[in-house]
Amino acid sequence: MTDREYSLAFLLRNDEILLAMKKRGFGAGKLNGAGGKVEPGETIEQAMVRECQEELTITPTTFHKVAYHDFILGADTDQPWHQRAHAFIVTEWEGEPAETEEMAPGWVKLSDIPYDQMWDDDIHWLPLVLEGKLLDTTFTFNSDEQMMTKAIREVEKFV
Ligand code: 6U4
Repeated sequence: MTDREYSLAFLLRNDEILLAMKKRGFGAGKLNGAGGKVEPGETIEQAMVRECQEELTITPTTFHKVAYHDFILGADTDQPWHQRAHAFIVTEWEGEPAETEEMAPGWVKLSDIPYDQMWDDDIHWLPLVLEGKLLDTTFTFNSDEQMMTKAIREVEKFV
């Protein structure tokens, strides 16, 4: 696998977050935000909006970046690769989230986020982001997609 940039978006409304079950591809079976590869010629923000359209049938209109993650996959092999994911919180959008071929979304109380159904790293950074922190992180994973190491740095802002 080659190193790529990805988007990752979580919708928030009142005391709820939208989590979606990834139905196919990388991370299938896990709950996550919407997101995917940034395509050539796209900005990160354009990719995030497009992925939300494709995966949730909504168009984000108000959002901010909350984290930059360096996910190192296959860190226990001789060919580790980086998925660099730019995470956003989306607070306003057009349309209603709906199930697509890629994702099955549902609203979940912020006090009741099922971290055991998400990527191992999420429990370490999503609560901080929901407190308003901006983060720069590095997580390594073994070939079974289990987290091996974590490093979380708070940043003042993203340029
Ligand atoms: P294609 O190949 O087009 O189906 P695409 O939709 O472009 O794929 P995909 O679905 O492979 O990309 O993107 C992976 C998504 O999973 C991105 O939003 C980043 C997210 N992701 C990957 N590792 C993660 C991790 N450890 N923790 C997390 N999200 C992760 O919270």
